[in-house]
Amino acid sequence: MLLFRELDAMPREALRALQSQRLREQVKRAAAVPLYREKFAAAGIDPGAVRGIEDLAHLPFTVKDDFRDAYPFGLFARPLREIVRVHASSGTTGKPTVVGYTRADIQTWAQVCARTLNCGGGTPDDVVQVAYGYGLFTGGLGMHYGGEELGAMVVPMSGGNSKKQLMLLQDFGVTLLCCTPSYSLLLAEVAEEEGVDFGALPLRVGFFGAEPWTEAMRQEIEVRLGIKALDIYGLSEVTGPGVASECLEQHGLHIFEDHFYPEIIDPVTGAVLPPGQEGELVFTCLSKEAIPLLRYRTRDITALIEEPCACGRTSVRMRRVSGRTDDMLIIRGINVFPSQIESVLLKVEGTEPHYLIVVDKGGALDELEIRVEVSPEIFSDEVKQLEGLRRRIDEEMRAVLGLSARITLVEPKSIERSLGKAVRVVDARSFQASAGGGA
Ligand code: DLL
Repeated sequence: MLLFRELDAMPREALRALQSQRLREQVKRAAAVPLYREKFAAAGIDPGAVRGIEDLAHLPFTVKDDFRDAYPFGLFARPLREIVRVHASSGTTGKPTVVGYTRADIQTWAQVCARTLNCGGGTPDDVVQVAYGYGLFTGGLGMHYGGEELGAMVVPMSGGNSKKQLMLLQDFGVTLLCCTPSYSLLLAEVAEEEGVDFGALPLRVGFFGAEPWTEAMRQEIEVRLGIKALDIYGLSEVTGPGVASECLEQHGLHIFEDHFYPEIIDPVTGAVLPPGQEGELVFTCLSKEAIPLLRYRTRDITALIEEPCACGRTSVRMRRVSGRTDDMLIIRGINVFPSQIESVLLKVEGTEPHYLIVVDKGGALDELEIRVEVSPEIFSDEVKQLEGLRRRIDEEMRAVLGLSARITLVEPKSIERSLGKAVRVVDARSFQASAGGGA
């Protein structure tokens, strides 16, 4: 455990020297990949001349399309015989994004996932239930290896089968839970139906990520599950979970910077922005052997926090992801982020944290419909009450979004529950469903 604390509490200068040394090695590794050779040549970069982090801003970006163009293994810097694992994330269209790991990459990944659990106070004494999906998705196996690396006892449940999840949570004395925030709410719902009292369980902390969620959603989860709900972040291209994690201070996500170097850029100009300013998050993998990813544009929107954290970790933190550069809906010319809608809904008493945003063309104009579940008490109330609730949501939405939406109140439990990443947006204008989280 001491080792994790030492890595996460490294003095900033020592960390910077380590990052520079790793970057120099990484750029040389990248030169083994045809795509990077081409990018270096086009930008006039000599891979041997890169001195360290101070030169990073001159290096070329990598984007999601580079993975698509290189499908399936074209970004690998190592021969297939050295690759021991692949994962893939499904896009909304076309082929999945494929990522590979050498044995050393798997080891590093296990360590950063163990550090994630340790951020929430996890130790070998803990029992970790992994309810992220196992398979090509990185969530399940990532947190599984992290739990083992920590020395905790891992319960590899995968997603779904909620009654069994609850049974094991009780019978195995599970203390740490890993799943998507939306799935944790489904577990709360099933627990209520089954008469399982979360308050009576030893469960302490939840490690929730893989999809966007808001502070309001966190409060809801913490109350309903009686635990601390931590935000954890990662993406397959960079490694999977284990890129950044909140600590128990719940004030930004510590980035495991000795492996993943973060930058925030202006998504339009590509210019690097100073700490505190919101923009697109970019990661350079400093140690990954199989895919030496340079300046990967995540499309996730956040800002970096440089001030020291009360927990003693010295790493830079990122604010909760507020949206993606590609999940912004433009409705009648107005920019709308799904996270704004979630924040409003969860503030209004009588609504449940289950909703669906539907955008369609109503004649010449775009129409925004927000379907939201109401609580069982309100639903069985008089029509007058329902109408009052609808009007309250309508007014709040108009104030926050600056446009009017059709608010449709729907029956409790009528919006489809997800076992992994929740689908929150259906944009019928383009006949595409999007999870708003790169699922
Ligand atoms: O979702 C990896 C992961 C698994 C992270 C389990 C955390 C826990 P992908 O399937 O490649 O990988 O999706 C990555 O999901 O670019 C974000 O848009 C979104 N995302 C992940 N974590 C968060 C989070 C995994 N905490 C994409 N908040 C990313 C908001 C998140 N969005």
